[in-house]
Amino acid sequence: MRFTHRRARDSRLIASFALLALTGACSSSRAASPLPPAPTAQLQGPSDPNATPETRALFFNLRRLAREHVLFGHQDDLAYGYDWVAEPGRSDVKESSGSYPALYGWEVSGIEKDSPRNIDGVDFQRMRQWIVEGYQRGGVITISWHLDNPLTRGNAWDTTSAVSTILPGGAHHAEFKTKLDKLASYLATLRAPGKDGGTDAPIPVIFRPWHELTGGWFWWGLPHTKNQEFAELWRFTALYLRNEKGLHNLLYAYAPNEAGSTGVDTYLSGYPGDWYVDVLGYDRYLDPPVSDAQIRSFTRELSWVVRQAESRGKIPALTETGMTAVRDSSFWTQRLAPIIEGDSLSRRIAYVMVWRNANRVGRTDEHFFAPYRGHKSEQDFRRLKADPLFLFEDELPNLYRPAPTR
Ligand code: BMA
Repeated sequence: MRFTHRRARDSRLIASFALLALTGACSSSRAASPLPPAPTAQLQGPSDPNATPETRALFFNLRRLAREHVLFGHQDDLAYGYDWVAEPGRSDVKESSGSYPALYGWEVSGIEKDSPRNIDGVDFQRMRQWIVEGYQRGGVITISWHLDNPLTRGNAWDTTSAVSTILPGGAHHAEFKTKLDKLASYLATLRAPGKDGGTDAPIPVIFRPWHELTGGWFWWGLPHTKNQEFAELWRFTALYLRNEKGLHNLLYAYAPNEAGSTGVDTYLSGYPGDWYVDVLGYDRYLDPPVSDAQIRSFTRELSWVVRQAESRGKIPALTETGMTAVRDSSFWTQRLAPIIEGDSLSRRIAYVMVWRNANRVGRTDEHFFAPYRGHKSEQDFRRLKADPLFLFEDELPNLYRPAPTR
């Protein structure tokens, strides 16, 4: 997210010309690039032609469900909350709404250096158990990766330009592959029988690497990387995980942040092409005072993303949002819902995910984005849950059962 990079900093090809031609995403300009042409034959399913049955089912189910409903998601929901850490069964979303969220976000920064815990102190073994737990209740899993700067070894917010050094031919390419190997090993351990039992199978994951690329706060961001290099990095990542590591349980979420005069005018600048993306996401936060004009502009941006996604056969989503410390007691029904329900397109996103509820112990600031029991927006959050548009885990259909493909 946009503003925390300052805090974090303070405290501490496969890309062949043939592929470029295929995807059309080959602008090297740092300025807003024109829309890359969609492939001539639109992909009818997930970007991985060998996606597992559950992953294919999730893709089609989410794409279809998006026309009627929006899944509510929360980062690190089961690992900790505003005033607790790693207590079995707990969830701030459940304790304030009555249900677990429908979608769980997790973060794997640290897995590439064999760290036992991620960047936010979440133990990777426990994370696996929580991922299994959420999946077995029918929830959706999404994973982000705030990878350290591969050139300087600073953190993800060290904006020293580095992408060209990890592409094929770059000085740090081999090292980057080792990091992908470690990530892949962890992802490969995410397995479980589904909600209705059955055999042990890979858990589908919506992988959201290299997010907020249109912002300036991560080293992979477009201000520090040529558009074409970013697209190559994306394609390399996807093809390596898919073809070299044999991971077929991943859907890929491309998630630029609000940027430029329209909020989305640079959205496609780093786009790797329709053959490498399943979810067209968008990251945008709100801070008080939120004006009606902001709500309207946010709705317009979401509509734009939905239009892009639908025309490309992808799943649209609001991949990160929220208001720091939910300072507005009617944030859910007077801010978030009006944005999403603002017009007939914006409401067709498949999911919305709010960021983590950082534990307050040891922090001087407030860094939480969902309510917790007793928070002043709790009643309003229950009203959001009662809105038939929004689905929490207790209202989910089985998203992993083979579905009509349209
Ligand atoms: C940011 C903040 C940081 C955190 C990072 C990775 O947005 O929440 O505190 O370390 O995400 O999860």
